[in-house]
Amino acid sequence: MRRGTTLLRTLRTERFERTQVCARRRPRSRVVALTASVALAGCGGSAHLSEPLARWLSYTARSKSVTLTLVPGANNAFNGFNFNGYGRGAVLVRVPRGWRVTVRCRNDVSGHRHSCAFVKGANATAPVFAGAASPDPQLGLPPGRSARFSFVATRPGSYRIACLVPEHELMGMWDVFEISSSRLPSVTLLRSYPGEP
Ligand SMILES: [Cu+2]
Repeated sequence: MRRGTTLLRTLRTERFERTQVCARRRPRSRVVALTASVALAGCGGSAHLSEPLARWLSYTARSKSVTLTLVPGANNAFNGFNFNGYGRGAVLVRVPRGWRVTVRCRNDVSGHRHSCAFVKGANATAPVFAGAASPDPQLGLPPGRSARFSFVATRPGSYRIACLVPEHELMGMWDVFEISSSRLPSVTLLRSYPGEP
């Protein structure tokens, strides 16, 4: 039964002068709090906790560049059809317009082929920006393989981060990507799915 709650927690991303990896600078208590919230976020029954949201991205404000790390099938949430343990639009990644987005797609946990792609909406089969997908995204990266790709967030709007291997997005393997007028990147947990695996 889906009983999506409203916004659970918004991560405040500090204003950095130089390159920072957000998670490393966070007080331990906040990481613990995030982990606790993750337990509500659709990974009940999973032996592996979802990746704390703060570890999804790092950025350099001065050069307007953000690096996003995506681990397909990071745990058993949504039967493994997740990124970093989150799926079905539970997480929003917001990036300011004009920033360069570099994505590390690390398929080093799941035993299946997966891809990382930025698409316009549900059921898209090609990336919405040139270069905004891991190689051959409908075939996917084999287990143990990683890919790195980069694109510029040129057009404001709401998009999806999805796996384009057939049926995977349908099974829940997508999150939300937004290009906005915000000043800095952020990662937000939009909702949880109590009772769902
Ligand atoms: Cu997949």
